Amino acid sequence: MAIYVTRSSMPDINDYIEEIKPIFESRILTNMGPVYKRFQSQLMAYLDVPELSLFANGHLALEMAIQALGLKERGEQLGGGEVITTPFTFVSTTHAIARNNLKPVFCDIRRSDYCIDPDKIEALITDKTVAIIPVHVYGNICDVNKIENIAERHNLKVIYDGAHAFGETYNGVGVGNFGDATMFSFHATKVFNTVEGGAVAFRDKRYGVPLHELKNFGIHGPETITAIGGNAKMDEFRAALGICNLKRMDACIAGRKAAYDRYMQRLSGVDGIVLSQQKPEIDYNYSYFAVYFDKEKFGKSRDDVFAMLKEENIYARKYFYPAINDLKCYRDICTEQTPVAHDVSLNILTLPLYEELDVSDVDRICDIILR
Ligand code: T4K
Repeated sequence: MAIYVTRSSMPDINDYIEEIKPIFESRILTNMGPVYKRFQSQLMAYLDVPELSLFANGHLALEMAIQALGLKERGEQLGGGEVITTPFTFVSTTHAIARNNLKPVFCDIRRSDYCIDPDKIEALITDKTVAIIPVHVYGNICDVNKIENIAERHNLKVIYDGAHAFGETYNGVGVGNFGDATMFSFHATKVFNTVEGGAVAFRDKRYGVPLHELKNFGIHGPETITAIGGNAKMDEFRAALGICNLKRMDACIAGRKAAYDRYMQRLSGVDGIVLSQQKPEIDYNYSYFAVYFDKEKFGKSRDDVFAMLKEENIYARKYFYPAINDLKCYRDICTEQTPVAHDVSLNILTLPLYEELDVSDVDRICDIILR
């Protein structure tokens, strides 16, 4: 049987049926109904965040967070705003910036955790910079203290793309409490899913009104439209799946951790294989298992390993290749040099990792790699 990079975690079907029965009875299917509200408050407790707005997906959540924080307008006032971000991410992060008419300015990453290098941010700040949008890549939490110190000194907003960091903590604090806002993705391929879905966590209550309204056409009241919004609401059926999956998070993370630990055991210390080391201050969700292949030392390249696994029906993924600033739609407008991100994107492979991945399958994958 084929093994893919991930496999959606699902609740017991009867649990879901129980959860959706009231929706069939009430016929309230969407527009922030009772299931949405229950899911929202459960998530706020789980993530330990004071404010949260739910969305149809993570991408629109990020796009609308940028708009809700007024970055689009601020950029327009400056005759074109700039946002410092990472090129080592899923293309959604950059598109969310560009679709707000802001220019992404790419900052290089650190080799240790593939997150934005905070020591390289300040050199990129200009009088047009309005924000920093870092990504907690693979669930590795960025250096939030350094980033927020820079933002404070230069009066910049910080929005974290936390698509990979659901439920994690940093020194015991929920990851959604850092910066001005944090986006989470609940896509089917994520640690926690609602099929499609996402959220923005934030601390400043003032962002709540625009965030809640932007995702519902900017509707403030029955006869009042306050902003040019869109439609990015999470419906009741997805909220119901979220409620069911949230109950299963401990089992889901335990399953992932068992597979993750086995990979670590089998692949640590192998010449030419670089694994990112876990930090004691982070409570991880084990969302991805990434391996950097140093061809000189290992003898095979990332692409060789990818192809060998594929021959055995194992589908690892090159998250994230190409680096975003190597894509046609960005390479001509963004000229910053990011050699580390470029190199990492050419040599990194994310191996299959999901709740139900058996340790014997991890062994088979490692055997192929080590062979
Ligand atoms: N920022 C970051 C850093 C992100 O990584 C993402 C999303 C976003 C923002 C945007 O959040 P969302 O708007 O998506 O909420 C996937 C996902 O579509 C995407 O959500 C994710 N990042 C990205 C890293 O990966 P693909 O094109 O690689 O997915 P796909 O369809 O090839 O699926 C991969 C494997 O997952 C399949 O081989 C099998 C398994 N799978 C897939 C689906 C669709 C399942 O088990 N169930 C499923 O329903 O993009």
